[in-house]
Amino acid sequence: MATKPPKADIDESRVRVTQTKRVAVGVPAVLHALQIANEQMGVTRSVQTLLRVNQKDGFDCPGCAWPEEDKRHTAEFCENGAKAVAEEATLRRVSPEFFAAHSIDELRAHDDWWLGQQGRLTHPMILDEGATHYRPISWDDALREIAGAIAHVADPDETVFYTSGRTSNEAAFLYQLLVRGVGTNNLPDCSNMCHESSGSALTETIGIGKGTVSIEDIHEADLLIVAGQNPGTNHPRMLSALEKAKARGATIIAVNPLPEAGLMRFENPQTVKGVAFRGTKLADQFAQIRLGGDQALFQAIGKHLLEAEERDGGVLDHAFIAEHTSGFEAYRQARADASWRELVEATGLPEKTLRRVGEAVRMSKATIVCWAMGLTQHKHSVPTLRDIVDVLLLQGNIGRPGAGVCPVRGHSNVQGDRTVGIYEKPSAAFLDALDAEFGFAAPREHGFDTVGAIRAMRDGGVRFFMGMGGNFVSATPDTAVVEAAMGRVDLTVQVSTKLNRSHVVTGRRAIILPTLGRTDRDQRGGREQRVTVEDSMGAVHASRGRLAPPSEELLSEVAIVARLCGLLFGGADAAASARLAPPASPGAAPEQDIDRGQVERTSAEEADGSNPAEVRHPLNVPRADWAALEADYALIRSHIERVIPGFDDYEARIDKGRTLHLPNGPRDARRFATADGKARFTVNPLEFPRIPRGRLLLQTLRSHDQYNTTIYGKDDRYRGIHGGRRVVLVNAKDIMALGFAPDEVVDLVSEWTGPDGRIEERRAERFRIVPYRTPRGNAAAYYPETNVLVPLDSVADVSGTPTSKSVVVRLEHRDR
Ligand SMILES: Nc1nc2c(c(=O)[nH]1)N[C@H]1C(S)=C(S)[C@@H](COP(=O)(O)OP(=O)(O)OC[C@H]3O[C@@H](n4cnc5c(=O)[nH]c(N)nc54)[C@H](O)[C@@H]3O)O[C@H]1N2
Ligand SMILES: Nc1nc2c(c(=O)[nH]1)N[C@H]1C(S)=C(S)[C@@H](COP(=O)(O)OP(=O)(O)OC[C@H]3O[C@@H](n4cnc5c(=O)[nH]c(N)nc54)[C@H](O)[C@@H]3O)O[C@H]1N2
Ligand SMILES: [Mo]
Repeated sequence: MATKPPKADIDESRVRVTQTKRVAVGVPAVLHALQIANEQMGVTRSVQTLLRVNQKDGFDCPGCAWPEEDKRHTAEFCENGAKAVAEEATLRRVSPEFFAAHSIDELRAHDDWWLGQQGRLTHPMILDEGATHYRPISWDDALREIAGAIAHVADPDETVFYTSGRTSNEAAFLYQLLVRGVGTNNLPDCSNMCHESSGSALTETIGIGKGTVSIEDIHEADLLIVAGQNPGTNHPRMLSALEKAKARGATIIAVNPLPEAGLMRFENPQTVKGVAFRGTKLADQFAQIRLGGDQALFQAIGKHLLEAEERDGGVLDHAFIAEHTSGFEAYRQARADASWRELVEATGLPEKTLRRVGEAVRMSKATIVCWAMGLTQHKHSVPTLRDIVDVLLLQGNIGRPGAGVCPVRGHSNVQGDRTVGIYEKPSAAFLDALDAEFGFAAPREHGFDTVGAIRAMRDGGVRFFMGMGGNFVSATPDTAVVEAAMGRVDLTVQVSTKLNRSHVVTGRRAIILPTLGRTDRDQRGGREQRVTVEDSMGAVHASRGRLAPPSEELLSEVAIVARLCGLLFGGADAAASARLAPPASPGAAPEQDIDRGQVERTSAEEADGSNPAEVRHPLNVPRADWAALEADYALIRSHIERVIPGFDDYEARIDKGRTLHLPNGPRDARRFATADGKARFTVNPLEFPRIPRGRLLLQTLRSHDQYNTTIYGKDDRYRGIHGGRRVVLVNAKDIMALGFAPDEVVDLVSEWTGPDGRIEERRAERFRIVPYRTPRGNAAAYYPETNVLVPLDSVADVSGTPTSKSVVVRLEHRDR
């Protein structure tokens, strides 16, 4: 069944291991990017496309959320940005003929790489209940099926609407409105698995769930700590910014269990120096920390600073602490009480090293801490991030040039999606503004996050699922549970650019809606539309695709959502909504079709004339001219401007090349929107993972050749792994001590103590052991192949993020 790894994925025998690289980027990276681009797009289209990436009149790179520098190079892209673009701008097509030729069972046997390689989706497709193949369906029929399914659930909370982070502000804003119009806040998104811990910790402590630095701050910093992040692969353009900071004398400290190439040394392909020499040495210090040891590291830094203050004075920013913070005294006491022995055990670093990092912080006049998934995907991620804030507050390192917190976001518009309302726990202020703008009452009760949605699906409480981008089945933890959960849903709908596992592991019925990507020209309402996105630093700018779309059949995400709104809430398309399709199998849940509570079909008269054939909450649906919004995205922006603070003069400010910087209280004015208006010092009991005897702690991470669940290829060049992904990186001493051999093929078995105290086991078969420089007791393997090992219930406190960076596993010999 689908829970088995696809056959083609069992490629550990072909893996070749070479030396790990000490230098990132440089000329080989550019050549590799061009090779992939040429394979997918041909030479002319490659050049045309790549020159438009991140240019002021071009499109925003769909790769990562790192901001553009103000002065742009002709080629403002990186190797992995080029791969992301090539993947989308590919000339390969997945057409109705493709679906006729391949059954669902056959597609399921392929791995994620093969599925993605087939190319762009070209037509709406439907999988009927019990069918072996998808068949084409018209847009009108597909959207009516979907609206019908939504309208016919007994309770709006039986619907779930997922979002991935590539969706534009315009599409995301309309989508959340659709969902709230339907009557639920079930808006899980990829953020729940990504930077939710950052949002939680920063909102609590500094009153905003975002970072507080700009790209100029990075350049001006005196000290940059890069913790739990692999920018050489996942945010390569960040390396240029680090290089610039370095040239101005900044110190860089890398905190990571792995010696990642990009953190060590960087060859900038855009400067002559990069080509001619060995590049810039980036990290001045490399703290090779144990998985999950970061909270201890930052507590150690805090302790060191407070001790130095006591001894010599002049370390703390007393004026800042007095004026802008609360809770300092309790924090000071807690650090005084902490024991170095425990801090050393948790980090795996000697006291001397911890103090050396602390000393660098003490000497710095402006410190920035950057982080990504290595810090957000642990059980104690939120307390860890609170402890980072504590350290920065001590020296007033928030709200002044060159200083602050810098959670480095993943998806290119994941931050923007949240800004415009993709959130299962919306604030009352946001909902009030939405209500006023659209003349309805949005639901107040919080909805499901990603893990909550999976639980509800697993337990049979969800009848409709829609994914606005992303790949829910492969990205989420506990693959076997998720696959079974999807199967219990009546209708699953995926709005997608490329084929992926969520199209072949589906509900009883499934619909694929192919859509435009960032690079595609979006011609609507007789003109070219642009969209907007927000980068990791709160800067919003326009993005306009230039390539001819892969098929005449594609609708933009905005158009898809606007038409669904029309069908469900009336408006220009109201006549059509009268013909909403009935549920496919009315027999399936007859009791739910009888008493529909307040959800009723009404006549034109009841809906005060404007909404004939209204479907649900007739008097309580958002009102707008949906067809007009589809024809002119500027109208959506004007709604956003009225609902969300900070978007004043939206249209004018995003006009050609201009950037709109969203307000950021802590950064702009040391204003903290917490209960008492102060930034909060917090006291967080020290936590770190304890690894049971004979076991390893596994982190699941990205290779150099993937974008989340999109696998570009099977190499991980910087780590010296070629030709396969089913590998597990283990310290050579652990391999010996545990009684295994390098290159041996093993099963990974995760062990998790369930709620009833019993140990649950999950298995991922056939991984080749690769000796690697990771701390003793720690191991690493790629996601998504290892998601099957991550228990659904193993989530971070407060944020609910799956603990993808700390999974207890044992290796098991296979019968050879
Ligand atoms: N090319 C490419 N770019 C991407 C993506 C992609 O898949 N491919 N994904 C995008 C997305 S959505 C995101 S969220 C980001 C992800 O960007 P990253 O967070 O860089 O991605 P990961 O591969 O998960 O890497 C985690 C890093 O943290 C380290 N780490 C793991 N656990 C710990 C720990 O306990 N402590 C410390 N100090 N370090 C730890 C790992 O060794 C690794 O270097 O990248 C975005 N950009
Ligand atoms: N074990 C483990 N699990 C993890 C992580 C981990 O580190 N370890 N990382 C987590 C993180 S940080 C994240 S962000 C999630 C990622 O989760 P997702 O965002 O759900 O996954 P992606 O792989 O980025 O989604 C790729 C799909 O998006 C579609 N797509 C691409 N561009 C567009 C577009 O413009 N519009 C639309 N509609 N569709 C598009 C394509 O069909 C493609 O197949 O995974 C999480 N899961
Ligand atoms: Mo992410």
